[in-house]
Amino acid sequence: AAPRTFAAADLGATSGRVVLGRVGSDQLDLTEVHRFANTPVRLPDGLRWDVLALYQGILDGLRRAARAADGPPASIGVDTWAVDYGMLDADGALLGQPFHYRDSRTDGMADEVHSRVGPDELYRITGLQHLPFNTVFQLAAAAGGPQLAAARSLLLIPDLLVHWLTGSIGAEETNASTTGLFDARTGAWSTGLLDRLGLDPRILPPLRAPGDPAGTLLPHVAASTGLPATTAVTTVASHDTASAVVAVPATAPDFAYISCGTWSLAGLELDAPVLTEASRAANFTNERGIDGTIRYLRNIMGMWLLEESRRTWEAQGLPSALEPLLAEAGRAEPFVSLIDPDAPEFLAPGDMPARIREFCLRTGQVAPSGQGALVRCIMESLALAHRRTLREAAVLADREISHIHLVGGGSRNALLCRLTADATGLPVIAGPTEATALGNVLVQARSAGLVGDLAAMRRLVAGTQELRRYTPGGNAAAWDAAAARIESLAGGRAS
Ligand code: LRH
Repeated sequence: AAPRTFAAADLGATSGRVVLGRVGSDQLDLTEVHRFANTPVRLPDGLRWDVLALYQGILDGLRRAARAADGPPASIGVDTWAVDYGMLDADGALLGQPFHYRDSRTDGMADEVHSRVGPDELYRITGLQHLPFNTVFQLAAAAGGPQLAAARSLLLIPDLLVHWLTGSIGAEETNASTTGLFDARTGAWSTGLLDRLGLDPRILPPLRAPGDPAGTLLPHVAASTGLPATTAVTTVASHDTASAVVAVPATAPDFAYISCGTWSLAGLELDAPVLTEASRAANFTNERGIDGTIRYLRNIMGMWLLEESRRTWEAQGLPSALEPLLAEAGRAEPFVSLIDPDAPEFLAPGDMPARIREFCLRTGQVAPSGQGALVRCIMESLALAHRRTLREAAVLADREISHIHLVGGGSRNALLCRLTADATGLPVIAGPTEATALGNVLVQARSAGLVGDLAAMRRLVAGTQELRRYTPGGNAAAWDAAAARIESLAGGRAS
């Protein structure tokens, strides 16, 4: 078949973009046509996403896509981060700006939910790792309030954006699986759970799967973008991490992946969820992937630690450019200070360098003495968290791992890739950087009949995208010692 073009609207925690993907039998090229900032806004009642600005950014991107040299896209797909949502009232109006998952209104809400459904039972149903911001805990914070009472539908962010583009209402299943309201075994909303939590099951839209049609553009969207009103919007793996995992360039079965951006999502692709008590205790998640696969992984506080540090330094008038900081970190003395990247105090926006120094002092270590040392501390600690997570995943899922695919923006960070190979003792294949947008485009291309199954999509990525290989260095003993040290840090977790 002749190559065709698809548009991916791909929104991350700090920026969004519209990307055109050209797909043919041995072709997969991306062109970014528009990039825009994603700047959360703090209102008196909490931290919000500026979802109208994000939607506007998508429209601006589609306007450029309409004038692309290869002709307008055959279809459009939307992916974003997980768990967050907007609610519509009976008139279809948006009820308030969606909350940011880093907002503190979920503090204490897990206890509220657990008093109705215990954490062990919740895990056996949803298979979801405990993160304070899971949708179920956000809804506990909204319970009893006027907006939830007025809500007729709850739409996860990509579903909301697709609704504004097309008028259609649906819940895409890879993202639905991150809510804590979804049954990991059956792949359906857990209505029993909703009942027990006092939530009206009717606010959850019917599920749709990646590849399903989501509609065509509303007339005013077509008019304002210059795209034909017949342009299809296709359901993609709308959870960005699920799209990224689609585009992991794996050609052998025994791989692990790390989707590394604001978060590091490290884990395995499985056929069935692991819902054991050991898995719950280790806080692994069973999110849905494409074609009924399970993304068995753990969230690790990823480049957020570095990004938030850079933001702090910039505000303080200190150097904040990425490359020089990484170069300095590369030269810094190894294994001076280590942190648990997942300590709860690192979740909220704020002065990350100060929090990292406090963590080190509290745990009886020296605080990193300068910017290079602090970045070194972050990178080594992330590499150790990658190691710990993948080793635990292999045991809990009873699988061998022979190599790691590290995809996403973090794959550009050579220091992190090298440290991850060293820490894990496994080869790291880095790239593609644009895994999420590629996964978005590929699912659309598959629906259009241009590419075959998941294995074929991955072969196409492996054959067309630039990948770099990092072989573990010969310093295993030093990493073993560092791993033992971080495990043993007393008081490492703020209680
Ligand atoms: C990464 C991500 C991750 C979720 C988090 C909220 O962008 O989607 O998979 O846990 O954001």
